[in-house]
Amino acid sequence: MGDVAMLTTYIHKPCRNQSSACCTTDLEDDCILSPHSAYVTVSLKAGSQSWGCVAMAGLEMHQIVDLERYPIDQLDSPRGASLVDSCRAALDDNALCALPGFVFPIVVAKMARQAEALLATSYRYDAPRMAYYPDGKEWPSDHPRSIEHPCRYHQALNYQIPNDSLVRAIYLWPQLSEFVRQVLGYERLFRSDCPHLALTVQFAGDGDQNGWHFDGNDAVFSLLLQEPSAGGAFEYAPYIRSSSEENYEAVARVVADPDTHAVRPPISAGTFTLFKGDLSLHRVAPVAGDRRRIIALFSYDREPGQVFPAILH
Ligand SMILES: O=C(O)CCC(=O)C(=O)O
Ligand SMILES: [Fe+2]
Repeated sequence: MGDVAMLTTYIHKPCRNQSSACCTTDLEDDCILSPHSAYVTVSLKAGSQSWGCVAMAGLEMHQIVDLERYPIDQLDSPRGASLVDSCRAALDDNALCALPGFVFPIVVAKMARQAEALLATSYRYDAPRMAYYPDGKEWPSDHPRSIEHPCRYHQALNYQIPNDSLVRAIYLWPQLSEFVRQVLGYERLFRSDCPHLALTVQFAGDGDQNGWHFDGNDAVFSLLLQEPSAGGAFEYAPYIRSSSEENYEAVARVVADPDTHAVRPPISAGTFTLFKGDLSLHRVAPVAGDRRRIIALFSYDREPGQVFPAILH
């Protein structure tokens, strides 16, 4: 890890109510804790900013993630290795690997409630965006590089997401980073250090959408916390471009007629999704109705200390 030392410490703290089956934190209403399971995980990053320190209260990871189905805590076992292999194959074939039921429904509902508490102070984004990063060239106004797509949603930024939230606990879980690293086949992978975009939560209400685009980073990881009342589908065109071919005509066809030319994978609340968004045009279609789409986005990088440019915040 270079000069950044990662230290994970487990501090046992006493249960508030030893006689109860649900003995700690604000999760009492969910009643899924066993007595004495309460602990706090503290991750300290020596030489890094203080927000690298987290208090993860209440649940052990096997109570959050379905480790029977997805044994990412045992990646060296045959079942763990086969999970990595199948995820890698899905990414190679479809540019997307969706793991439904990754987080248990009762926990994902709690994550959604914790996230909703952040909505009031989150940022509103409402500006059309282009699908591509600028390349410094002039393109005709009807060219896919020039067309603007509506983009409207609220977003809670990394520094606004509490250290003791469940969504941060899962993001900071070292085995998740290791799983992602193995699926991507990288020698090294680090969680982003961006105070704004390392971990974010996006909220899309009635009429909100995230317009067609390619991502700047080579992979994105999401956990859907809440499905919207209607609409809000994630739509994409797998590997529509390559490093040598932009395939503008096909991009134009997808934008003009997504029903015919885009794929709409089923992604339910609790699904952890790995997605190659740099080569695959994608969007979140407009949401309709009262219940918001809520999604957490996790960022990683092959270099330690990665921070996104301010223009993206
Ligand atoms: O909300 C999603 O499912 C995808 C978000 C996305 O494409 C992005 O943040 O770049
Ligand atoms: Fe994206």
